[in-house]
Amino acid sequence: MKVMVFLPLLISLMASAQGKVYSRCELLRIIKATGLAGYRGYSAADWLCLAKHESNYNTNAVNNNGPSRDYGIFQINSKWWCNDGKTSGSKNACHMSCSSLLNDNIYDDIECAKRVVRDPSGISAWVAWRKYCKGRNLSAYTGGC
Ligand SMILES: *[C@@H]1O[C@H](CO)[C@@H](O)[C@H](O)[C@H]1NC(C)=O
Ligand SMILES: [Ca+2]
Repeated sequence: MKVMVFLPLLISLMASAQGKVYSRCELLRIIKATGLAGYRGYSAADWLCLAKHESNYNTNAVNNNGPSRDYGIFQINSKWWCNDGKTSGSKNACHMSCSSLLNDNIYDDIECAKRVVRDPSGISAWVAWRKYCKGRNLSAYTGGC
């Protein structure tokens, strides 16, 4: 009986540790609340467009580039920013485990994204931003929320 009593608790704990797919408006709300909107001159729409094209707003997204991997809603790379234990010469400049970039809590991901754009290349570090967001009219990303 004890197992049955604790099962719902266990399931809810597991669910909170797993990833999730954010809605555009929920992500916008968090981007504003954390000060990522406007950080280093990049708008909320820039971040939404980036996340849309990098991960489709899915924190579970992982892409293997061969020597390194990209993790989470912002597809942050294990060569420079996080440690996944299998990337040789990783700098881990965000001082975090890459697995922390896959759960449903994106506050640490946002702190790492701020660190990434403090580097000289800024938001251009993200290929998807250069390809799909740079110089575009991004008003649709923030509209209707
Ligand atoms: C951007 O697109 C929106 C909606 O499609 C439009 O209303 C707005 O005028 C556009 N802005 C610019 C600067 O073109
Ligand atoms: Ca996280």
